[in-house]
Amino acid sequence: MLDSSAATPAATPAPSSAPVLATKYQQAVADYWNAEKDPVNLRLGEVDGTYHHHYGIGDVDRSALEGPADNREERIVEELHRLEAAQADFLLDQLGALGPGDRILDAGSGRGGTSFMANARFGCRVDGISISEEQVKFANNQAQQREVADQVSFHFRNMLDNGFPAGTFQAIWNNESTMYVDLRSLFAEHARVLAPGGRYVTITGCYNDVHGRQPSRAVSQIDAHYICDIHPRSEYFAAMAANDLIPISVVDLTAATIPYWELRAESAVATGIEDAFLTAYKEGSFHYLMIAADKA
Ligand code: GPP
Ligand code: MG
Repeated sequence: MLDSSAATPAATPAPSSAPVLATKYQQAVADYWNAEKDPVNLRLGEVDGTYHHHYGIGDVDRSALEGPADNREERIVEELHRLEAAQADFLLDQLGALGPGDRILDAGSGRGGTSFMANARFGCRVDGISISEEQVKFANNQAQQREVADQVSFHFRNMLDNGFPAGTFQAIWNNESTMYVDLRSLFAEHARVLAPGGRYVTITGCYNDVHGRQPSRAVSQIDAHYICDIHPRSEYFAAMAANDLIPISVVDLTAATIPYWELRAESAVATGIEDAFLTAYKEGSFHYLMIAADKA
C-alpha cells in the first residue's frame, strides 16, 4: 500500500480548525478592540509611528508640564509616549540574548509596537497574535510601511490555541494581555510552543492577595473598563509552576508606573480610568509586575 506520509517531510501542522473566537466573552473582547480608536493610543502612536497598548514607566520630564502653554498638550503626549516606549524596552531587556536566527511570539500584539521594537533590536522574525481583526490589519499595514513584512507578521489567532508547532519560539511575551485569559490554559499553550530553555516574559497588572483574596473596588473598576479579569499575584506563579515555567526574575514596577498615570490624569487624552489605577496602586491592592521565566 502506498504510504505517502513516509516520503513527506514533517509538515507544519495547519492551525487548529477551531474558531478563533471560541466564546461569547472572547467575541465581546474582540468587539471592544475592533472598535477602539482612542486618542490616548492613536495620538501617542502618531508621535513616531509606533503604536502601543500598554502603559509607561519611569520618571516624568517635568519640562513637558512647565514649558510654554501653546504646545503643552503636544509635549505631554510625547512624554507619555516616551514612557510607554521605555516600558517596552524594559520588557525586551528581559528576553535574554536573541539573534537573527531566533523566532519570538508577541501574544496579544495590539497595533504591533512591541513587536516592531523587538525586530529592530534583535533582527529576528516576530509573530504577533490578536483576536482583534482590526488590530491585526493595522499592525500588518504597519509592517508593510516599515518594509519589515518578511520579518514581522500578525495573525488573527487566539493565544490559547495559537496554531504554531511545538517548540517554535525562543521567547514569548504578553505585554498587558494576560488579564483576558485563564492563566493555566495560557501557560500550557506557551509551554507547548516554547523551545526548551526558552524565555517567557510578562508585564501585567495583578491584584494583591495580601490586601484581600478578592479584587478591590478600584481593581474591579479597571476590570469593568476593559472587560477583563485581573488575576491575583499568586495565580501567576501557581500557573507557571504547573506548566514548567520557572521564574528567574520578578520586578515590581508599581512605583515606576505611578508618574505615568499622574501625568496621564492631567492630560487631554485621559480616558477616565486614571483615578482607579492611581487609587489601586497607592492603596496597595494592585501591582504592576514584570515576571520572567524559563521553560524547563
Ligand atoms: C491595554 O492598554 C490595556 C489593557 C490590555 C487593559 C488592562 C491592563 C492592565 C495592566 C490591567 P491600552 O493602551 O489599550 O489602554 P488605554 O486605552 O487605557 O491606553
Ligand atoms: Mg494606551
